Amino acid sequence: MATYAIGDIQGCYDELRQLLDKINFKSDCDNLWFTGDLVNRGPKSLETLRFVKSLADNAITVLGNHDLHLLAIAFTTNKSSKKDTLDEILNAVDREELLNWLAHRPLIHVDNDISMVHAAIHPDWSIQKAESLAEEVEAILQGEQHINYYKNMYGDEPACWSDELRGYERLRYITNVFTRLRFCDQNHGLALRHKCKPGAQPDNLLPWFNVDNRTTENDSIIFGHWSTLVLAKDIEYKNVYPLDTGCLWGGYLTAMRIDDGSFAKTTLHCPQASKPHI
Ligand SMILES: [Mn+2]
Repeated sequence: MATYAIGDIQGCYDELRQLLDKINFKSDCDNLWFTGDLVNRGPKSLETLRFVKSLADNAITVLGNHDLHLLAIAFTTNKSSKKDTLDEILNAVDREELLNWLAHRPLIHVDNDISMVHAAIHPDWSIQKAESLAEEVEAILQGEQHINYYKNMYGDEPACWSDELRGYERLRYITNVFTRLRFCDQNHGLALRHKCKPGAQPDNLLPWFNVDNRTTENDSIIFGHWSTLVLAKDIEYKNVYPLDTGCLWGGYLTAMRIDDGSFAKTTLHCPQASKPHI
């Protein structure tokens, strides 16, 4: 029995199946963790969603920004953007089952000393605090207020955390950390506008995982979302494991073995001609 963590799929279903063949994945005994963003931008989001859902208890996936975007389009009057490739899911006969399953995925998964999120854990939050804040958003996603949440989900503000934040500002901040954060400023505020690879950002910004005295610096954290990290040089990854290696834009899809302590990676080259996705 093996457990592998796999980076963002974004509808690249064929590549996912090829990678699973490469690691000799057995659906009756092996487990998969997914860093979220199962859907959007790639060609086969519907197949990806159906497949991961079919793995039932053998798969764990956390929510990414594209997964939440799908739910927002499905449950509000928001329209898809030109780059979105979500129509197959929205028109599927099993749409309600798939969306309901997706809305019940967590924002963080913690298993002993390894945690997984889509984008980040705020540098001032412990794993325990992150779990507690994630539960606040998950309760809304799974409850009767979910439509109002989606209507208020988008936006980069507030930039700074306070335990006193309330309402949709609080929920938006928590959501932005788990699903969108790359860079923090000197006050540990969220610099969500900046999506470049590390090294190309303004001097006052740092990747969230390189902020001094990060509360979680001794915890192992698996994350996705930041596909251009693979292009960056001289980055220090202290106990953090970025797994979005740019499958969508011609990079790689990565699986990392996590049950045996090896953290050994298997990669599949995905030579599609496309711009780096951010
Ligand atoms: Mn993402």
